Amino acid sequence: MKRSVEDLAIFGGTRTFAEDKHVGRPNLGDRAAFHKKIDEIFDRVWLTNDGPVVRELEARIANITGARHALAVCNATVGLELVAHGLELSGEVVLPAWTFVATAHAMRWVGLTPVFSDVERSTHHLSAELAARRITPRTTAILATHLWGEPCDVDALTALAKKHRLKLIFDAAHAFGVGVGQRPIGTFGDAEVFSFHGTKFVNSFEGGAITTNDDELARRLRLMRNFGFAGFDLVLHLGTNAKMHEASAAMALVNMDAMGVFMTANRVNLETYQQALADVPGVRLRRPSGNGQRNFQYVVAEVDEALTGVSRDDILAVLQAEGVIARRYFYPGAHRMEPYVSEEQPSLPMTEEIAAQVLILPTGTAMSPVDICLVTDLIRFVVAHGPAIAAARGSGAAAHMPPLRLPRS
Ligand code: T4K
Repeated sequence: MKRSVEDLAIFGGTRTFAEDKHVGRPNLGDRAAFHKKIDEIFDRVWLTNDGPVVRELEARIANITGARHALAVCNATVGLELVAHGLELSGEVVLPAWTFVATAHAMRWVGLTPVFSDVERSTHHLSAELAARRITPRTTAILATHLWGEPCDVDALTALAKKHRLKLIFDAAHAFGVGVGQRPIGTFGDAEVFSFHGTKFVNSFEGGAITTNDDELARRLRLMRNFGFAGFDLVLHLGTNAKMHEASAAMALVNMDAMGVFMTANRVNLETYQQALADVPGVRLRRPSGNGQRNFQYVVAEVDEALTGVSRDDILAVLQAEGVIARRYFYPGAHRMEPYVSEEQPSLPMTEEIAAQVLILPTGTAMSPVDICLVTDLIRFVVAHGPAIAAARGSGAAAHMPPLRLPRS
């Protein structure tokens, strides 16, 4: 418990947490069940290349999402690249600036031009209205991200893509186990791409999956995932190595068995944060909105410095010194990262406002309600002593935003 500003670890006091509390600490399922699956893999001596565990995982993903086809891949970034190739995209792809940089990098990596759009202030999502403003004669696809385990406006985006005859892809890296009403994420657009990276709701160490209802696309993606091979010595397509291996698939299956436990832990954590921060001025938690299943994977706070009297970055610095490794995902916005920031970019005011305010707090099975109360006590303390802390740190808000090259008028 901090009594004075000098008690804060950032000014030499004792850390609240001896061991760091991370955003993205992996959720882990049953260890014995995983070991058993690994033993079976050893016994079969079949480690990768469309093995039985990968097939079992694909069947499970198809079952959970309701998609006709599910393809396990080595990670979501390569999954997005594969989809871009599979859909034979060219020219420009409209995507949100407020997303993990991999969304844009995957398009750029395969020779496409990511065209950044602003996002809705309230949802953090690419909306159809905003995406429409960025469509040009060179646009061949829209790539929208379901951020923070919440679906974006799939119906409006589907209508927009249809109207302009564009392909529609969803970056569903955060959205495994999420639904729109009764319909799970995994069946929208031409394809959706999940991530099973270690930090994700369900992890396979590294990994991902593509889901689609398009039979021809699925056929091509399967070839492309394995160098284009259709059999011994038979290459039918340009391809790469995007395969998931058996140990990753085993990890994903074991973790999928524990999805209910992970979801409950995340929901309880979010409720604990919400209750504890409800009366802290200027610190607002995003609340999952709409109907359907959520995985509550991220606890997303926004800090309004005009009300807190202390910047988001000062709060972050204090928390990190105390062992709370909160994050600013996806600061400063993909459009402000290389190579994009060195090119002309539009001004994206909503993205930049979110980037200046967002603070992602640790959740998942590694966080207990007691841990969360310690975190929220710290935030409450920092806000209560905002001016003193800001003065002691000699800081101003968002001082480190990289410059943006705007189009010449
Ligand atoms: N689209 C979106 C919207 C995404 O968010 C992502 C990935 C992708 C696409 C691409 O998906 P993949 O190609 O990765 O499948 C992380 C992850 O590396 C990245 O997967 C994720 N999004 C992004 C939001 O976060 P970092 O560099 O900030 O996190 P990292 O890996 O350093 O982990 C964060 C913290 O978690 C660590 O400081 C400590 C803790 N941690 C992490 C790992 C991996 C552990 O305690 N144990 C671990 O094993 O990017």
